[in-house]
Amino acid sequence: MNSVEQLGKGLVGALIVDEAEKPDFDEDLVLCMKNWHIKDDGSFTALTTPQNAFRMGTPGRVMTINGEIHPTYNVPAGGAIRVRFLNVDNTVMYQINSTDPAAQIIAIDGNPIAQPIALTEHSIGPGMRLDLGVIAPNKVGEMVTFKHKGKPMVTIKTVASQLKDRSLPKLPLNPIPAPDLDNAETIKFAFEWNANITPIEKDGEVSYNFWTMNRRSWEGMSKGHIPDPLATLERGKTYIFELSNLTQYHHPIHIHGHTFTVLKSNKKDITPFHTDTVLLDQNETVLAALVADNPGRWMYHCHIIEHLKTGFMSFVEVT
Ligand SMILES: [Cu+2]
Repeated sequence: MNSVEQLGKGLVGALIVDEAEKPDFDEDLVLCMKNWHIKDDGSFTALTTPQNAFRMGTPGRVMTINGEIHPTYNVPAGGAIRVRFLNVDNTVMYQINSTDPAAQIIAIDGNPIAQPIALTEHSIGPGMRLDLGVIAPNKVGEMVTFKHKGKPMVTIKTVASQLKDRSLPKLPLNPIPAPDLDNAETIKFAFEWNANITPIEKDGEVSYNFWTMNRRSWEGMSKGHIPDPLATLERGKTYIFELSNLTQYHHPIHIHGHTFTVLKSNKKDITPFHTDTVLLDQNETVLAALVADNPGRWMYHCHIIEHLKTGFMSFVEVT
């Protein structure tokens, strides 16, 4: 297994769980965002270097949507369009905005939100998702473009249809257990760095552990070397994870098998929302609650693939 190379060269995609009753959209676009590590002649550039792995990761040169550079998709004029963005990149954080001032955020990381929010700009790190609802313009040939940092990523263009006066269908909310905040236990997690990039071993074998979670990296990450869980959680109990990013870089912190309710940040106002991945800004501390309702061992890691490979990988155990 070599996640950096396998994911980096394209072993990524979307898996969609449909609603029990399909919401009435006129078009449903699935858009996988990925930068490719290729030169102009199509040959690969380095997928990772130690210097980048201990910073923001090694970005690819060519930004694509579903493998194409700035594609255009036809949508019915006047239709209610669901646009699902998935960040399947190893490294890049995309900052999504739209030329349609009325584009609405309708779900974050697979979790519909009760009150859609107008999209101004929304950042998604590797592994994260964003669903937008858009009412396409009524006129044929009109376009709406979605951009990353001012660069066009993908355009939708209207084609003739009979649709008019459409409104965005409401998405059913996910059945997420409500955290019991009054009886919650707080656990602190410090995300830090530990940077020696000089190879020092004489045999040339270097294991880079640039990143630590509560002062620990998972050295020699393998099933033959399983450390103690980073935290042991009691089934059914609510926990508040105090996630502190003490580094100068952002990190999308992902937990398997559970859903966070994001409560608070020391850097911005938060309207509580549900997610499986908390994007921590540099020097940001976020409080995120979860109900430990899923027994077993669950991966808990940064979703920047070079970071998880160089220290930001761990697991929690629900007993
Ligand atoms: Cu990271």
